[in-house]
Amino acid sequence: IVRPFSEIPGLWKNGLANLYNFWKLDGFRNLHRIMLQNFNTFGPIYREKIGYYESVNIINPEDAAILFKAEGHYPKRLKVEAWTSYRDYRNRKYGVLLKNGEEWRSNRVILNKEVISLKMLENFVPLLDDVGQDFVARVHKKIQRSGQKKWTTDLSQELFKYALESVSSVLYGERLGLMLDYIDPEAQHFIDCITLMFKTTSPMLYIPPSLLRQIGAKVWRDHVEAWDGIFNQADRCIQNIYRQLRQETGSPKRYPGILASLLMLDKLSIEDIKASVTELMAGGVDTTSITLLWTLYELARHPTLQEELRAEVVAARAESQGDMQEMLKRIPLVKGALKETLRLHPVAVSLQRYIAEDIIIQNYHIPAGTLVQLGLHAMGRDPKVFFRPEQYQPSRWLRTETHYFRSLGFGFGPRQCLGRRIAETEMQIFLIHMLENFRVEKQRHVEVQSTFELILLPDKPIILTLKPI
Ligand code: HEM
Ligand code: 2DC
Repeated sequence: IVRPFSEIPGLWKNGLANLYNFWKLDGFRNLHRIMLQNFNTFGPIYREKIGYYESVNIINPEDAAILFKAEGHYPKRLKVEAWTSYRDYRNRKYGVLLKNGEEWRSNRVILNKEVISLKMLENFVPLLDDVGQDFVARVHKKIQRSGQKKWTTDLSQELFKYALESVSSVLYGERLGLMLDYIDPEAQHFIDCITLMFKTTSPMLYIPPSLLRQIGAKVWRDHVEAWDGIFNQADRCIQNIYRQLRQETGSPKRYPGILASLLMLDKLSIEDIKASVTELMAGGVDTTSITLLWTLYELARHPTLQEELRAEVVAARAESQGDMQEMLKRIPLVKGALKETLRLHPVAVSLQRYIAEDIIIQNYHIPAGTLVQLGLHAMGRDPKVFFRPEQYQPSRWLRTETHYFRSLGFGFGPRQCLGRRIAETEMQIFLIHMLENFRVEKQRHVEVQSTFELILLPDKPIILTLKPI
C-alpha cells in the first residue's frame, strides 16, 4: 500500500522555525552539508520547508528516473525569484533560463540548433582551441617572468578570464583579448558582477526578494547592482555585433558566432535574443572555470593519474595529426575526469522539477505540482550509489558499472544545461593543452571543501604550481 504525502519524513510544518534553525546553522553557505545530513537522518526521501521554500528531496538514481519521467512537456525548475524580480524591476525580458511553458519551448528549440547541437561543434572547436593555446602561452610567459621555471598561484581569476574569453568567442565570433597583460576593466567588472550576483542570490532563495526590496536590504541592492553590471556589459557586446552586421554586405565567409547567426536567422525577436545571449554569457563564466579548477586540484593530488591522462592526450595528438575535432574523440579518460569532477564537486547542489503528474517514490504518493529535488551533491557521495565514492577515479566512467541516471552534472532532458556542449568542449580543450604543457602540483596538505554561494565553490583558495614539461 502506498503511503500518503503527509507521511513523508522531514521538517515541513513550520517554515519560519525551520528558516531560523537553517540560519543558525549558517545554512546559506552550508546547504550541501545540511542536505547530506537530512538524507542521513530521514533516509532516501524527505520533505522540507524553509521560509517559503517547500520541497521533497530524493537521492537515488532510480528515483531520479521517475522524477524526470514526470517532468512533462514544459519542464520547470525552482523559480529563482531574485532573478525574475530583477528582470521585472528593470523591465527586462526573461531569457531561456527564466521563461516557462510554450514561450520557453519555442525559444529553446531555436536556441538548441545554434548552441547545443553537435553540428555546431565544428564551428566552436577552432575558436575554443585558439583560446586554449593563448592560455598556455600566457602561463609560459608567467613562468618565464618568475625566473623560477614554475608558477605558483591561485588560478581562479585566470580561469574566469579563460572561461569568459571562451564563451564570448563562440557567442560573438570575436575575441575580447582577456589573455593579454592589460585587460579591459569593463570585462573585469563583468566577472566581479557575476560572482556578486551568485553570492547575493542564495539568501533570497528563502526570504522573498519583494520583502527585501521593500525594506531596502543591502543584499537586494547589491543584487541589482550586480545584474546591472552584467546587462550593461552584455548590451555593449551585443550592440557592437549588431552594428557590424548592419554595415556588412554579403554573407560572411567564416562562422560569425551564435549571436550573429541568431540575428540573421530572424526567428526570435531581438529582445528575446538579447535576453538569452546575456544569460549564456553570464552562465558561462563561473561554472566552467570552477569545474576546471577542481579538476586541476584533483590531478595535482593524484600524480599517477595525471600521467595517465597526459599519455592519453599525447597519443591522441599523434593519432589525429593535431586535428582537434579528431582528438576530442580519443580522450575517454579526460572526459571521465570531468564527469568525476562533477560527481564530487557539482556546480548545482540539486536538480529540481515541479512535477507535471502524480508519482510514487519510495512508496510515498507525491501530487502533481510538487517541487521535487534530486540531491545531486549528496548522490555523488553516496556509497550505495557509487563504489568508494570518496575516491577520484575517472576510469569508473569507462567500465561497465551502471551509469543509469548517475551522470547528471548538466541536468537532464529538454531542460538540461543549454551551454553543455560549449562547456564540455571548452573544458576538454583546456585540459588537453594544459596536460601537454605543464605538470600540476599542489603546495602543502590543504583539504579544500565546498561552500554554497548558489553554485558550489571551493571554500578556500586553491594554490597550484605549474611546471613546464
Ligand atoms: C542550466 C550545469 C555551464 C548556460 C543548467 C543546469 C545545470 C547546469 C545543472 C540546470 C539543468 C536542469 O535543470 O536540468 C552547468 C555546469 C556547467 C555549465 C555543470 C559547466 C561545468 C554552462 C555554460 C553556459 C550555461 C558554459 C552558457 C554558455 C545555462 C543555461 C541554462 C543552464 C542558459 C538554463 C537552460 C534552460 O532553462 O533551458 N546548467 N552549466 N551553463 N545552463 Fe549550465
Ligand atoms: C541552487 O536550492 C540551489 O547553471 C537551489 O549557468 C536550487 C537551484 C535552482 C536553479 C539552479 C541553482 C540551484 C544552481 C545554479 C544553476 C541554477 C539553474 C541554472 C544555474 C544550476 C541548484 C547555472 C549556474 C546557470 C546560471 C546562468 C545565469 C546566471 C545567467
